[in-house]
Amino acid sequence: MASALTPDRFVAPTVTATAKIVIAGAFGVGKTTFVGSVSEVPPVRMEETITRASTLVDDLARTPEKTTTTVGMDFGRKHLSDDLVLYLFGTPGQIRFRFLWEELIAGALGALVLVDPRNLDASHEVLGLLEDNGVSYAVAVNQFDGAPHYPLDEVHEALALAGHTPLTVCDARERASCMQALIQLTEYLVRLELRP
Ligand SMILES: Nc1nc2c(ncn2[C@@H]2O[C@H](COP(=O)(O)OP(=O)(O)OP(=O)(O)O)[C@@H](O)[C@H]2O)c(=O)[nH]1
Ligand SMILES: [Mg+2]
Repeated sequence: MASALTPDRFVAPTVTATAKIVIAGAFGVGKTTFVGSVSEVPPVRMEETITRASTLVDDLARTPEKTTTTVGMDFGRKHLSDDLVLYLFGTPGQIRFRFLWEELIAGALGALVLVDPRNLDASHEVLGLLEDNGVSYAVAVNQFDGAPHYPLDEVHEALALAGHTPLTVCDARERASCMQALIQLTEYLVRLELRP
């Protein structure tokens, strides 16, 4: 039987809906790692080695093993079901690439904001950008090894999230926990879409 996938058709014929999802967050919170963990195709990464000059402005103290940073975007794809495909766009974390954000969030159904529990304050700028641009979002705490385990209600309060904003914990290196965060976000976005 001939494959239903042709050069101009990259998803199965059962797919009836696609959604663009942005994976956002501050510098080094695990966005590129997350997209790589869930993508069913080899992720596209636009990364550069972190230079000595940029380490003056990049906060690398919490992730000394980090040698690259996103300078464009990450791209991945994930079927959530036979009929729904998510296209995942990871943002750059560094403030100097904020000019790319407008393009990255254009047409997005919503965003998953990753936060580092060791530096919750760094997330306010990204949350503000999404609010200002009317992008609905859920939040996932990327539980780095050795990072404090805060109760989720305290994180909710510290981030000043709206009462309905979903908040969960994940490990950006583990596919299953990333999927759980992605499904929670998608269910939330569907509920918002269906809202009268
Ligand atoms: N222990 C642990 N390390 C992680 C986790 N997620 C990411 N890392 C590591 O943290 C570093 C930062 O991850 P990245 O995925 O590059 O983060 P990013 O948010 O894409 O970074 P920028 O694009 O530079 O903003 C990498 O060295 C990862 O291996 C995690 O859940 N646990
Ligand atoms: Mg990145």
